[in-house]
Amino acid sequence: MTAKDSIASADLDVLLKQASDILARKQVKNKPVIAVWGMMNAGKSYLLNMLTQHYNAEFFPTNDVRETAKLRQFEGESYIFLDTPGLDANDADDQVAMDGAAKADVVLFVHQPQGELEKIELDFLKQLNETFGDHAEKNIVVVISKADAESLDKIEQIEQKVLEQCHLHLDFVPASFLISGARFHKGIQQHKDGLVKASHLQELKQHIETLGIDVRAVREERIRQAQNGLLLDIAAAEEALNDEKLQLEDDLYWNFASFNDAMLSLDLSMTLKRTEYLNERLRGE
Ligand SMILES: Nc1nc2c(ncn2[C@@H]2O[C@H](COP(=O)(O)OP(=O)(O)OP(=O)(O)O)[C@@H](O)[C@H]2O)c(=O)[nH]1
Ligand SMILES: [Mg+2]
Repeated sequence: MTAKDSIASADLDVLLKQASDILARKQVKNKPVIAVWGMMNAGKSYLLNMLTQHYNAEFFPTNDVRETAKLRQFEGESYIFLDTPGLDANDADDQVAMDGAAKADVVLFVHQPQGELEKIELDFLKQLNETFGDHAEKNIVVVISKADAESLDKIEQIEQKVLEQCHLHLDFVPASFLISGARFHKGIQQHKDGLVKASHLQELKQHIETLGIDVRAVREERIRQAQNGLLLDIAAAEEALNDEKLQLEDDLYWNFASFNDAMLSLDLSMTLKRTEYLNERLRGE
C-alpha cells in the first residue's frame, strides 16, 4: 500500500465514521439539551453547577487548571445540561467537545473576559454556526463569564467587541449575557438578593425558557446540515481520489515510456537481424 493509498483510506474511514455518527444521532429524550462550549477554564462547569442548583457539592467538577475532559450531563426537570471539554486546539479533546456540541439543541458559548474572541474561538463558532443552519441565531447564546473579575466598563467593551465579531464572522448578533457565577453562588449562600440579581444568571435562565425550543425541528435541521456537509466532503474526497488516479495513470505512462521505447528498438533490431540472416541465407543458396 502506498502512502497515498493510506491517506485516502484514512479520509474515507473518517467520513464513514461521521456518517454513522449522524445516523446514531436519534436521541430518545425529548428534553432540550443545553450544552456549554468554549475555551478551557472559561467557567463552563461552574456555570452549569449554578444552572442546575449544585451549590454545595459540584456535579460538574471545576478547577483552575484544565478539568473537564469528557462529556458529562445532568438531567433536570425541563432540560438536559451537557458539559464539554474546553477547546484548546488539541485534536482529541476538541473532537469530544465537537461531539458534545453536535448533541446540543442550545449552545451557551462561554467566553471569559480577557479580551475579544480569539481566532480559534471564532473558527469554532463558525463551524458551530454552520451545523445549526437556520437555528444558529436563536440557539447559540454568548455568555461572557466571570463578570466579577473586571470592571463593568471593561466587560461591556469586551461584550460590544465580541458581538461585532459575531456580526462580522457569523452574520448575526447572538443574545449575550454578562454572567458572574461566583456572585450568584455567594448571593444564594448568603441570601443576598442583590448579588443574585447582579449575577444576571436568572436572566440567562429566563432567556433559555423564552427560546421555546422545538427539539424536533432543531435536530432535523442539524442532521440535514450534517448530511449536506458530509455529502460535500464525500464529493471532495471523490475528486481527490480521481486526481490521484489521473496522476498515477500519468506516472505509469511516463515510467513505461522508456521501457516501451527500448522494446520498440529491440523489436526493430530483431527484424533487421532476421532480414540480414534471411538475405545471407539466400545469397548462400
Ligand atoms: N471570579 C470568578 N471565577 C470563576 C467564575 N466562574 C468560574 N470561575 C473559576 O474559573 C475556574 C475555571 O472554572 P471551570 O468552571 O472549571 O472552567 P471550565 O470552562 O469548565 O474549564 P475546563 O473544563 O477545563 O475547560 C475555576 O477556578 C472557577 O472557580 C466566576 O463567575 N467568577
Ligand atoms: Mg469544565
